[in-house]
Parts: sequence; C-alpha cells; structure tokens
Amino acid sequence: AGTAEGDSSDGVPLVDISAQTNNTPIQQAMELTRAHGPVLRRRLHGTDMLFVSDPDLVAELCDDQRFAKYVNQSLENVREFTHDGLFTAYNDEPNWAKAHDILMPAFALGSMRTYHPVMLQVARRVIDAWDARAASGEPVAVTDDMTRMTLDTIGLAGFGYDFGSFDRDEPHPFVSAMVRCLEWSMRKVARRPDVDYSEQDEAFRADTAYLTSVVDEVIQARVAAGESGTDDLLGLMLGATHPSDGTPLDHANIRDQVITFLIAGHETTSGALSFALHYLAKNPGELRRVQREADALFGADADPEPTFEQVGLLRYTRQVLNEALRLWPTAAAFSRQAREDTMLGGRVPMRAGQPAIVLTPMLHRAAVWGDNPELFDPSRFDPEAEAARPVHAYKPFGTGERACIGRQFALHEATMLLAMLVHRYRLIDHADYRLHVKESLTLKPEGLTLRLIPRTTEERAVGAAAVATSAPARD
Ligand code: FDE
Repeated sequence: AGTAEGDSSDGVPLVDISAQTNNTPIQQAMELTRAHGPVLRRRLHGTDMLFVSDPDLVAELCDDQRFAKYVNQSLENVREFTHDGLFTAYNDEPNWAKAHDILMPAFALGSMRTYHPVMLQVARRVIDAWDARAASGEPVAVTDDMTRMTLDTIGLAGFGYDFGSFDRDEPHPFVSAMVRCLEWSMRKVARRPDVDYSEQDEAFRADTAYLTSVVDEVIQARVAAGESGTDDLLGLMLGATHPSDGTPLDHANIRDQVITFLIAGHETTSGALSFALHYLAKNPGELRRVQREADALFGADADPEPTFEQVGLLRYTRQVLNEALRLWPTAAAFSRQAREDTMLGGRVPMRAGQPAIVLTPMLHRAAVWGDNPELFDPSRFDPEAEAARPVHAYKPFGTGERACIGRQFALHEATMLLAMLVHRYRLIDHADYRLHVKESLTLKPEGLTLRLIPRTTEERAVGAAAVATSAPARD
C-alpha cells in the first residue's frame, strides 16, 4: 500500500502513490489508512490531499461553523457535465440555495407518500423479472437489476419518464454513458502529466452530449404532456419560484438538476441494495430475521401490497441497509474545507479554504464500532447501540446543509424492495461469490449473481407465527 515517504512538519504521514495504478482509489485509500493510520496525506503527481477517518477529527470536520463542503477534484470533474446542479455546486453559487429551497419539500419524509405507488410499481417489475429467473433456474444479475430498478424509479417518480429498463437485455444506454462519465471523472484525478488523454476526453464529450439529449427528451415529454404530474421534481422545478426573489430556475439549470438526480438517485441506491443482498445471502441467520419481519408484517400471501406506513415499520430491514451502508457507503467519501485558518484536532494546521477528504468506509471501521468491524451485524443499529455511539461515527449521507437530500427517498425505496424480495425468495449464493468492489466514483459489488427459490406460503406462515409468539410487539 505504499511506504510512507516521511512525515510532514505536522507529523501527518505522507504517502506518494503516483507510481501505482489507480482504478480503485477508495480501496487504495482504505489500504493506506490501514497501513499509516486514520490521518494521512496522499501525494499524487505533486498534489497532496489530507484523508481523515478518525471519528473525533471527522466530528470536527462536520462542524458547519468551522468547515463547509468542498468540491473536490473528482466532483470538479463531474461538474463538467452537471455544472451548478445541487451535488456539484459551490456553496456560494446562487443556484444551490435556490434549487435547494425549491426542492426540499419534495424530499421531506411526508412526500414519500407521493412516490410510494411508483416505487411499488417498479418493485413489481423486479419481481416479474426475478420470478421468470426463478422459474427457469437461472441466477439473477443482482447489481444490474438493482440499477434497472433505481433508474426506473427516479425517472418515473421524479420526472414522469419511463426508462423501461426491464424491457431491455442490456442496461439503458443512459446508464452506460453515465457510468463512463463517472469513471472519466474518477480517473482524471490520477492522470499522468506525460500521457495524452484526448481520446478519452473526446469519448467523454460524446457521452455528455448523449446524456444531455436524453434529459432534453425527458423535459420535452413533460412539456408536451401539459399539466399532469406537476407535483414531482420536474413539475416543481418548472413551476415553482423562489420564495425570496420570485424567480424560477432557468432551463439550463433544470437540465443540470435532472442529470444530477438521475445520477445521484440511482447509482448509490442500487449499490446499497446490492451490498445488502450480498450480505444477506452470506448470512442465513440475518436473512431469516428479515424474512420473519416481512412475514409478520405482510402475512403469508405471496403478493402483499405494502403500504406507505408498513415501510416505516420494517425496522430490522432498515438496519440491514444501514449496516450494508456502513461497510460499503456507496458514495464513499465527502470533502470539507476550512472556513478560516484552523487546527484540526489541535495539531494539523489547515489554512482557510484547505480541504480534507473524509474516508467514510474507514470511519465506519473505526474502534468505536468494536473489535470486529468487518463483521456484518445489523444489530449495531439497534436503538440502544446507536445511542451509545458518537453521532458522527456514521456518515453514509454526508453532513450538514450539503448532506444528501435524497436520503429518505433512497431508504424508502430500498427498504420496501428488500423486504418484498426476501419475503418472496430464498437467496442462494450458488457461485460462492467473493466480494469484488467496483469503483466508478460510486461503489458496487461486481459480478454478484444469486439463484432464487420461491418461498412457499407455509414457509411465510411459519415465519409470521414464530415472530408472533417470540417477540413482543414493539411500538
Ligand atoms: C448528496 C449526497 C452526499 C454528500 C456529498 C458531499 O458532501 O460532497 C452523500 C454522501 C450522498 N448524497 C450519499 C447518498 C447515498 C445514497 C444511497 C444516496 N445519496 C441516494 C440519493 C438519492 C438521491 C435522489 C440523492 N441521493 C440526491 C442527492 C443530492 C441532490 C445531493 C446534493 C445535496 C446538496 O444540496 O449538496 C446528494 N444526494 Fe445522495
């Protein structure tokens, strides 16, 4: 994992990785942290970056009085195709506050009630596709199908646009183009000064043009449809004006926001579901536990119609997702910059504007998580256990006012689908899958396939009865 070149004047280890290949920068930074400790400087072609995963220091970085979001180098590259959209805007760009204020209400917990029927509709697409696989005995490609699900959901719920991903054998071309753009953004950080990258840049520009054309089609479709669906994200952006100055978002910015939501709204969520399914397949005891929770709530009938309220009651299923996002937070890093000259932890000097990257997967493996952090254990998110932990020890959705706006959306969608899937199928780890994490700015388990066996009504009835007799009902 690279040898420390030495310590900087403040005692922080400095590691030069310029000579190493860098297609998995997050896992590489995790290795560096394992080797050199939870505060280090990584030098890449002459540029140094501070990486932090110590919970006390992360708590400081999360203090909005002292630090703010920093648009780091990879986000700077994403900016080339999302400009001042929510994710990539600088803190002081007017469109950030404007879009944030206009869109916030659409992401409050109560608004999930509006999206619930669409989420259910897309969950049924997954089940139809998986039923066919189960019947033929073929395995399912988990990550691909979760990506189909989340793309269709954000498309329909956010913009009234149907990507129809389950009617295609290959991923929707939007997904392939978007993944290439994200990979370009990630790899550009590690470019060597002596190599010509114009071919990659040209391909990137072609992909960007394609993304733009798809989004223009999405917007056109809405404009053509007239007034319907005016309370979704696109309707809000086209219609609402900012409370303070009475102006709406301009069209170029709306396009950037749509691209932003299509990206942020599906890559990360599909990864989270894929990791959760992987860990459940590897941990039969945990799988049984979520199956029982679903059996108790949905009953023995094979085709439940989960209600909005029921999703809020799927507490252990939610804990499984939390735990999957602990081990593999799919948006694996966020960056902060000092507002004024300051000392991090009283010993690492940071000048005003200087950045630090919070390496979330290692924060999530710090000593506060106990002595076996690699163990998949959703009981870490039992309410008592959570209350005993420092609040900033868990940050899969970032922090402060630039934290994830889509958190409730992602969790509602993912919790419901996960419960429906484990209610319906036994998950068989037929290929003895060994976790291989692919990085394309976000993380996902590459090549994960599972075989499915439909559960029977009797199995579900037994599960439901076991819960009814063993566990006192919680409020
Ligand atoms: C955001 C976000 C974040 C932060 C970043 C920084 O700081 O740089 C994070 C970490 C995240 N996010 C994460 C996540 C995870 C998951 C699963 C998700 N996410 C999901 C989702 C969905 C949707 C729709 C979204 N998401 C969205 C979003 C947005 C728009 C943003 C930006 C915000 C501001 O304002 O800035 C985010 N997200 Fe997320």
